[in-house]
Amino acid sequence: MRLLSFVFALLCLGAPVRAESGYDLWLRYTPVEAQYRAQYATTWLLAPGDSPTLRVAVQELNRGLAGMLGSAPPTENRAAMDGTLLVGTPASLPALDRLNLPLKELGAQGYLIRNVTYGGHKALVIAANSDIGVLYGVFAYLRRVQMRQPMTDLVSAPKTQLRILNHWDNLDGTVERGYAGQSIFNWHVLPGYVSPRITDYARANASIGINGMVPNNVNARADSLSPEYIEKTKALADALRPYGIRVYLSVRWSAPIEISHLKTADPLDPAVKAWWAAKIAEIYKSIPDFGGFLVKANSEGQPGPQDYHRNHADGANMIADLLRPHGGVVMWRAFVYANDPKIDRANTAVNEFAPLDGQFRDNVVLQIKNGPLDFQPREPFSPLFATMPKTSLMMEFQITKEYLGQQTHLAYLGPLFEEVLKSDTYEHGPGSTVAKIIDGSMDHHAISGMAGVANIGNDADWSGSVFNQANWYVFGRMAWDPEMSARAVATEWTRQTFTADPAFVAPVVDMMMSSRETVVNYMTPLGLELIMAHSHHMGPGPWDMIGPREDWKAPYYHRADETGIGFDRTITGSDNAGQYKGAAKAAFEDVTKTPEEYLLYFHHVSWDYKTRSGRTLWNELIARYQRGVEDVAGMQQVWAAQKPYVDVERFDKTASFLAIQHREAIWWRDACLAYFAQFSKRPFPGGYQPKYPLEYYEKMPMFASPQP
Ligand code: GCW
Repeated sequence: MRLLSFVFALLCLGAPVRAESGYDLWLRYTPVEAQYRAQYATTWLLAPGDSPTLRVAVQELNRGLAGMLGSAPPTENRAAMDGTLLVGTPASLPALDRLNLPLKELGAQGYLIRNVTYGGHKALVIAANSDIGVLYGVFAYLRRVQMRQPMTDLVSAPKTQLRILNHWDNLDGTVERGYAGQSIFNWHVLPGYVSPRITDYARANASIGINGMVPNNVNARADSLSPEYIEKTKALADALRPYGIRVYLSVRWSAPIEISHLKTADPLDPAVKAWWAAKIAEIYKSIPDFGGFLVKANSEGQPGPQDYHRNHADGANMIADLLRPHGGVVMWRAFVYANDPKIDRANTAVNEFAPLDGQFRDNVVLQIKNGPLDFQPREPFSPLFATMPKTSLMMEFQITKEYLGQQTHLAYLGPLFEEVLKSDTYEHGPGSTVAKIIDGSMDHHAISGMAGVANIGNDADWSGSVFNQANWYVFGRMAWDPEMSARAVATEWTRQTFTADPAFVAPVVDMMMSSRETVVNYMTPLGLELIMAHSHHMGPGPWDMIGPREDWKAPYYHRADETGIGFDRTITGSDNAGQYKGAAKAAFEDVTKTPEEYLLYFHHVSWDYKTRSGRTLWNELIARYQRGVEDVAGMQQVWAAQKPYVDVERFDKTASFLAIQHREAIWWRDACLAYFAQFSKRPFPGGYQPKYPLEYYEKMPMFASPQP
């Protein structure tokens, strides 16, 4: 025992030496330093109950406390004494009854942590109304120990119902828009073998409150609904269930044709309806708590009800009616754009969905991307959020950084999520924030929720880089509470993922907080959109003209010509501003009131347009691109100073990635400015010149960047 304590003391002394692959994410449970230990003194653990969820809650507590305090507290029955930790629900731990706890406030999934007197002694309670609430409470407790924070009283309940990861994982193991290796779902070996990684995935998700997942790509194959795949999915569901995570499936609308050779997939056809009824019954027989379906229909070539002259509500309602008796929901995606060059792509979702408001069943929820276009580094919020009060609406964020530098660039998405959630839609006057719409409180929606397109893969560190893990983390935390601050979450994550030492936390959190703006500056400043390279979206491509559709070409979005640059979405243009409400509409309509970060999104302005800095538009564009590059150099400096606090593995990988980011920020700046200069026909100020001629950038091979 003494030897153990000695080893433990040594571990505490030697700060960041242990090599870390990043596999442990934010659940590292490293030894608590001496100065913080007293506040977590736990003499014994009273946590009876034997449900699978309570069992994993106690396991996690033991694992966490053994790691952080050197030993797990004993659980054999003891007389009351100071430092008792009581964990459970009123059902599992009747002793809670006497403690007068405000359990009503917690709802079905919330928890509380409270300092109480138990049998005349000081004790700490982690309690909830349900087993899953207890598990969330345990993770909150461990989070605080990891952060070295005092164990003050706390009450927390999720503000949204559905907190769901969408995996765009294909059945062959590839991941659409995935930058962290192959899929973690190995369909080949399922159901015979469920990797322990799936349990670690479940732990990580439960630790941040995620309660649902869709394992297959929205560009779905019908195979996922075959009996063989239902058996595989059941094995996954069984492994995730103790952690409170329900499984949903993406479905392909034409599955009845592809699997059972029906002649049609028309939602109003009785044979089609019967097919879905049988399929749904078959799924629930294997997976009684199956969550429901996620549908991408009539979008980017996917089949859907419109193929049969039916609308989205016809399709969604048909399957919703069949799912209802089983308690399932339909998450119907609103990501659609018309194949008509005369219609602004940004207008399409409102055009197609707003007329259907009030027609969807109450177990249908529309899943709306945060912006009207497509997960850009910055877009205004989707006007659809303000347009469908009678329909449940949920958010779809992209955690994987398809358009924000993919694996390597450091971009913490907390500020992006926060900016969208705080945006005022003016749906019912000022204060109608997107957060209040998707948490259901504004319009009393039956279903509330947030989906995040996962950035998870088989890489050792799960997300391709250590800092990408923060985006998974912040998604979960903001799904739980859409009003949480991005900075608070970054601070939590940093303290758990690296160290609670303020000398490290302060500069690293600052760096994270400005990182997304930095990416905006060197990629798409001032409201530019979709000027990424064709199809893979890595690197610049403002010249991209490949493809059969106008709205797949970059010039459609930036509209640079000799008179100026930007997309006129005001009343004189596509009238997209007209889809907004109140002060948002007024601001977007008027170039002098539009926030400058959306300038070129809503307006086509001349190269000499005077921006708020006093510079001309052309010079401001250059200044922003420059600033983006300089700020990456600043991030490199901040990180270099953190070497003493971080293990070699994670330090070096991050440093190398920042060097790649710097090189590619220069590429973005030079390629875009070389391209736009041919329209602006204005000189570069201050002796700046892109290093290479435009043709060099245009011919860049895939996955290469300019030689420095
Ligand atoms: O952003 C685009 C992506 C596609 C994706 C699509 C969607 C799954 O480039 O890869 O397809 O959005 O959200 O459906």
